[in-house]
Amino acid sequence: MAQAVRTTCAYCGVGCGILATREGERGLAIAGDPEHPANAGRLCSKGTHLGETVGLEGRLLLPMIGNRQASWNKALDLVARRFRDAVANHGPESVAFYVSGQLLTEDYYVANKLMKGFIGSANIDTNSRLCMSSAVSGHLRAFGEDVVPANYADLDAADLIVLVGSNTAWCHPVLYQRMLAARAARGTKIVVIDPRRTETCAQADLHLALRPGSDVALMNGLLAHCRRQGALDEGFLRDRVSVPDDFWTSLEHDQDLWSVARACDLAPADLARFYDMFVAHPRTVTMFSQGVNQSIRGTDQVNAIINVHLASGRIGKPGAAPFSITGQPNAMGGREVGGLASTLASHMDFSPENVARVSRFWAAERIATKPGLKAVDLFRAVGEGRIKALWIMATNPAVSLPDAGRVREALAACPFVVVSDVMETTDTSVHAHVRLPAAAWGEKDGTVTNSERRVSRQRAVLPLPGQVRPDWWIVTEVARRMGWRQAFAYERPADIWREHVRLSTYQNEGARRFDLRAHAAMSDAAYDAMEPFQWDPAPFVDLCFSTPDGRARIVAVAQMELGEKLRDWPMNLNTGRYRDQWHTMTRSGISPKLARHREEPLVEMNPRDAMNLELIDGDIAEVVTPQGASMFRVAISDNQRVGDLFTPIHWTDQQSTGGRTGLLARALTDPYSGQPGFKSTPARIKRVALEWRGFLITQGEPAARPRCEWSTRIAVPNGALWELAGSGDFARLERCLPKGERIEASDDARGTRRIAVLRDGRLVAALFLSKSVALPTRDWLIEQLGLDTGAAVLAGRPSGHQVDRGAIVCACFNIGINTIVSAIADHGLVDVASIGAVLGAGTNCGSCRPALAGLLASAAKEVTHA
Ligand SMILES: Nc1nc2c(c(=O)[nH]1)N[C@H]1C(S)=C(S)[C@@H](COP(=O)(O)OP(=O)(O)OC[C@H]3O[C@@H](n4cnc5c(=O)[nH]c(N)nc54)[C@H](O)[C@@H]3O)O[C@H]1N2
Ligand SMILES: Nc1nc2c(c(=O)[nH]1)N[C@H]1C(S)=C(S)[C@@H](COP(=O)(O)OP(=O)(O)OC[C@H]3O[C@@H](n4cnc5c(=O)[nH]c(N)nc54)[C@H](O)[C@@H]3O)O[C@H]1N2
Ligand code: SF4
Ligand SMILES: [Mo]
Repeated sequence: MAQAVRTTCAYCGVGCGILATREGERGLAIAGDPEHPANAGRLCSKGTHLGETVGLEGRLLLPMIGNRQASWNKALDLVARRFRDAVANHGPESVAFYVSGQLLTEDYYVANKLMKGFIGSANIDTNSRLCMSSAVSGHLRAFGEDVVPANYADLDAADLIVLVGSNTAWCHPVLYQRMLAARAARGTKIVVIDPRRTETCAQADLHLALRPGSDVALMNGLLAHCRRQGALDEGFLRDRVSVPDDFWTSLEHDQDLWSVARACDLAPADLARFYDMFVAHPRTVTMFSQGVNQSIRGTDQVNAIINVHLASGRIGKPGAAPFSITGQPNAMGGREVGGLASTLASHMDFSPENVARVSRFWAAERIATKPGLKAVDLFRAVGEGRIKALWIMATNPAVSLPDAGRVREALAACPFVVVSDVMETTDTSVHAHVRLPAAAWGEKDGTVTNSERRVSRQRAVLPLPGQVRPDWWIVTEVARRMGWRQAFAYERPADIWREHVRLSTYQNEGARRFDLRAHAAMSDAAYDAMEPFQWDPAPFVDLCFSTPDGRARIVAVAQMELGEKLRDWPMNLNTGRYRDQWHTMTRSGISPKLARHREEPLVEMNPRDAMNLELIDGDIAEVVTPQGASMFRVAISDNQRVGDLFTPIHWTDQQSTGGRTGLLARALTDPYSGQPGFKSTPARIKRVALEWRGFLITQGEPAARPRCEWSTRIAVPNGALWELAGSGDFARLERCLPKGERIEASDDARGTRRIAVLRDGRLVAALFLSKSVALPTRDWLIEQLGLDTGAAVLAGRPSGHQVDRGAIVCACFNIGINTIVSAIADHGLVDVASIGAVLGAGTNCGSCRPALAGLLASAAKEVTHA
């Protein structure tokens, strides 16, 4: 058997170590790396199923100019020439790169060096602008440097973990499991602050479903409470923190429990419980994520959290820290190289000394001297025709930027768009003049930095397919063709790494904490063998901050006005993630196992709103905002506050006619960070009346893409499942069926039609449509694909009794909600472990354990009510 290669997960910022073993041509067996400090062998559902996503289906394997294949030489020459021409004719500000926290540090470093150092513009921004730029701004204001002052080990040592705007159980599952382990071992308290009741709340001690956008009021109220209770660290405040004049007097205004509870729309007793818990447990970690960052007051929200930690001395000690958790695998690496338009390189900004220093180091003659355009402004500039050449790498802005309809128009109008991606077709790459095939996870080599500043190697396990090349190579080749051969003489990622290390140490006499001195003389062999390491294992334990006077800074922040609801837009649209999908689904969407957790894009809403709007569960509804409109399937649940809608960010033109959350979000941004307020957009929702429902299951892809009002696709083993709904005649959908022997059953009175297509007696496709009666569950039919089924398949279910297992909860063992609920009732199960013993659910990756806990809790509630 092949040797396991130690690498790092492709997905989130937890940065789990993985052992990947090659199986056959393109297969990978995946296991958690027990020696990696980030996960000690654990993986979540996404990491566990990485092996299902490394096939070649949908991959871009050759450079393309328009719709024609081209040689690398031609494609690279063209890119270099168009960028050079644009700079020559319109100046360096007329070109831009839009990059990603999913690039490796080495890729990122060369892209940043090319744009800022040599093209001479800082118009390189990253999708991290949409992700944690408010945390960066908050850190800069409070600490003088963008340093995350926490380690995962703090979660083990804390007595209280406060999760603000973080659905940790779904988005950072391995850390969530770590918190639950700490809780089991030592009774750590967990508090969740989120307007939605997420699965993260299932095992929390307290959930505060605050009014969206009221986090500053909640945190300022907490700070005032700590002061009243004598819970401030007066010595630390006096010696190590700068506090603005009048801070305390202005803070006390309106900060009694009742006023704060009213501002946050919380029960005063719940708020008091949280405040008392906070005072009682000095070892507190406050972990925050997009519910805090993705707000038009994101930076203030970050500082409101940090203020509380500074004032109570909960920083620089084990188990006590404000902890901004990062989303993407290399969000942190991007911050280190300076991938944001607002930073220069290596934790240096655009001060004249830093510009001179970096320019010397790079021997760059026309280095950028001021910040460039931030993502939202950058695409606005594209739309206004100010950007003549744009290069997008490893991100899908036509889906993920706010007001994505405008972004699509801007891309369509831009004179020259280059897209480097691993996939052939994305909503963004359809606008590209040149598409460059990038090496994917499993094929590329380099480093990533996780949320606790731990640098790990991603290592290649698979050979480069077709003509794909790593991103660093592509950028380097373009830079050389633009005339900077000397400055881009890299032959391998290790060459770039060494230069990155040298820049971090260059004239750095302790001014920047980001300093990789200890890793300076790394040979190629040492780079290959690099063990995960933290570049600063204990930031701020010396209580010395990166400000000129070494003091941290409390920043006065006030709760923004939360205006009255607008008449035409009475709802608030909140957006975010599902447990088993990654962003725009280009990779996680390939895995049939991951697809079943949520098969369609849902709009979740409170039963009271649904009643008022005459919507029922399973309806199709259109969510409308001033920016755009898109359809979703309605899911009614009291996990949502009245007046709030929640939609997922994952669905694109590639899978679906609906679910286009990016078209809906507004492009308002935080004034300091430029991060968009994705978590809140005024909206309304209305029912879409459709006459029929159906589904199509095919081996491979259908003969034609199903065209009807609602059609959404997910991957199934060796094929696809399309959920369909529409009005009028559904005969046109038969065009989607492949050739073969057809057997059919129709019932005109009931408006049903069922068609199976067989080849050599084996099922290759099934189309079921109905105007009235319920459709059979899809699972059995999916399992029949490729089998010798005969006409009985038209029944849509096995003879004998049929069990509908319901939506998949456990992705590893394909166990549905109905199966679990009956097992809880039939066997009288009371804990997650006994569900595992009976069904196996939750015993592999553990990502579904919060969901199992939730099902147990609702079963227990039903028993007491009965
Ligand atoms: N499964 C999965 N995991 C992922 C990703 C993925 O695509 N899929 N992406 C990764 C990336 S890049 C990121 S950035 C992270 C994001 O990780 P998270 O930030 O945990 O995820 P989100 O679902 O975007 O949003 C978090 C929560 O913020 C809440 N929220 C909304 N408004 C407010 C508010 O006003 N106040 C408060 N306190 N909370 C609010 C939302 O209800 C939501 O539950 O996940 C990473 N992990
Ligand atoms: N409404 C709303 N919008 C949001 C958010 C939200 O919560 N709400 N969250 C925002 C956040 S936090 C984030 S991080 C963004 C994420 O949004 P995006 O970055 O747009 O999403 P991805 O699907 O991760 O896009 C990555 C692209 O890179 C490609 N790719 C993968 N690996 C490689 C590689 O090695 N090289 C190259 N060249 N390409 C590669 C993938 O195929 C894919 O097309 O979305 C943001 N948008
Ligand atoms: S928590 Fe899951 S997605 Fe995140 S790095 Fe670990 S295995 Fe990958
Ligand atoms: Mo993100």
